[in-house]
Amino acid sequence: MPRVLRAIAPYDGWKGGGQVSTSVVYNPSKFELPEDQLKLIKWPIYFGFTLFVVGAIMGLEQALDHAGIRLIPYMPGINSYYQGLTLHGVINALVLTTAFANGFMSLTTARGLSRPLNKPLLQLAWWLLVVGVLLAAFAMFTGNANVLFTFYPPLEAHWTFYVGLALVVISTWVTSANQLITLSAWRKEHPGERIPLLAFTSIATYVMWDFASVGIAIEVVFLLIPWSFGLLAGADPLLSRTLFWFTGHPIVYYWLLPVYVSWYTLIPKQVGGALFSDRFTRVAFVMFILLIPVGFHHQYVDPGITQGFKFTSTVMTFGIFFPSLMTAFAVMYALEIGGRRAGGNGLIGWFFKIPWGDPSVCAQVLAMIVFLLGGLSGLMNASYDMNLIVHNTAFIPGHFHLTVGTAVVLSYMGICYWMVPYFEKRKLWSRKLALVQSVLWFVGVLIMSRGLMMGGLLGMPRRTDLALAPYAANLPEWHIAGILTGIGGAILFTSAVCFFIELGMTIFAGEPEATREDIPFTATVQAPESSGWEPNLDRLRYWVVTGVVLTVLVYGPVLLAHMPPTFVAGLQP
Ligand code: HAS
Ligand code: CU
Repeated sequence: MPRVLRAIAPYDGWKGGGQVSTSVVYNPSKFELPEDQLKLIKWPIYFGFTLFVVGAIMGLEQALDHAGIRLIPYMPGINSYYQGLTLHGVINALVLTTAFANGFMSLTTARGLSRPLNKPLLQLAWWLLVVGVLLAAFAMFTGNANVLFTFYPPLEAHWTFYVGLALVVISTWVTSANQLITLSAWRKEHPGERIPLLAFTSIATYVMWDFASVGIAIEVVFLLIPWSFGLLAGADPLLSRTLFWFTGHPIVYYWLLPVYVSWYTLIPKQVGGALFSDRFTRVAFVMFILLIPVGFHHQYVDPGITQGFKFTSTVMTFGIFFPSLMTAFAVMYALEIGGRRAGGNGLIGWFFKIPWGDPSVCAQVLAMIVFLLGGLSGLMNASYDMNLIVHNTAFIPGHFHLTVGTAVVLSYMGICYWMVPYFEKRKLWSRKLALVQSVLWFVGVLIMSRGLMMGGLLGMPRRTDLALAPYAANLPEWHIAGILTGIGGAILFTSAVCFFIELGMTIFAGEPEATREDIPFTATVQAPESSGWEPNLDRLRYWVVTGVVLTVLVYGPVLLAHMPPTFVAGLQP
């Protein structure tokens, strides 16, 4: 082998065997949650995917609209493009993600600590989610909340929309409280022990979110709800946008981190590999808690925020890029160990030896590959000058269908391919259909995002009913972009249909199994240390306090300079 290749492939031939030491769960031999708790974990996940049927239909409508085909007139109950887009964004980005995370992170916390959760809190989180979603859905379906998923004032929605979303956020806090109460009980019985990694990563995800969600909570409770009840004279658009984006950037990590939990702690086992380092993983999760205040990168063009703070946000956004780069390294290494153990050799031979025939692996590794592109486009968005070109263009949906739309959602689907059989004690209905579904999603999103990004660079706006825009016809260079978007979107929709069939058939017609196979958790090569600096990684409250200090430094001056709020009258779209 040439010298340079030898240098970058030092582990050629190393199978990672022998040294794998510590499991990521407290009791690796056996633990199963009681059936009544498992039900309260699976319902939110099924509920999220049921609503996703509507979200996916609205997605098809959006994508075809870019190609000049309008489905709105054929959709009963949907009166405008904005109503469809609101349903699409709220259901897919806010409801499916929350519902999935509440269920999945409860399961992984319980398995990590190998003890049951608090049942009344599980019930409370479930009912808050259901009531909240029904209220918001009422507002959206009746056309009283055509405000898109960012609900920027002065666009105004019916109070049921804001109250509904508030209840959904409270359900996430209840889920977090449940995790923390369970952790505290575990710690009492195991003083001085390190938190098992599966539980640590799951709890850190929600602790990050508890802190990040404060912005949107203040916006909704103190500004939007009183305004929608007529108690406030108007809304303050800049203050609302600033509070919204304080949460709106880290919310993307609230969507992503449950997937990172799977990529770090489950996928290595599923590919027959191992996670390299426990400490490295914890550092990555802690970084997400520290670097919360970067939301200004969504407001580069907003007036009222000085260049200095926008620049600070740019620098910190490049900082928050690092834990994802770390993840790319760690996960790729876990895949490599698995591929080499399976006989793969050379620089990339291992990649073809990972178990591609396992739909759960196939979906998630394809999601990772797409995320490489999603992450790159994020860096483009974050770069001030480039942002001025792509902001509010179709490039942005191009970016986020690669990230939340695929890295996250295709991974959720991959996780379902072991988790639904686990819940139901049934075999996956059809491996083949699940594999076809994953590949279709991968191909579909690459085509669709290519179209959106190309259009965006040519000035095609986002959030616009392009099929009705008279100027679009005079811009032939947009045509190919719109057609790619439409074709990609139609492939994604076909993939979603395959997923719904797979899910439904597995639940109702999958071959029953006598026992429940445990969830696929990995072991780590470098175990956690119980002395030295490392145990400090588990002291989440220190990291939260440091994050809060940083937040006050970045957001404090901007919010103070803006006071008192300036209220303007609302617009009902
Ligand atoms: Fe973003 C806008 C910057 C990540 C979602 N983003 C959005 C919006 C959404 C969204 C929904 O700075 C639109 C909001 C709206 O409606 O206006 N984003 C970033 C940056 C990152 C990033 C720097 N975004 C995400 C994630 C999302 C998401 C994650 C959802 C889950 N984004 C922006 C900016 C804007 C923005 C600006 C505003 C634009 C504007 O003007 O409006 C980074 O966190 C990305 C880091 C990611 C990586 C990739 C790591 C790769 C991994 C996979 C490894 C692969 C393996 C496979 C192992 C560094 C971990 C191996 C295979 C082989 C090939 C061998
Ligand atoms: Cu962001």
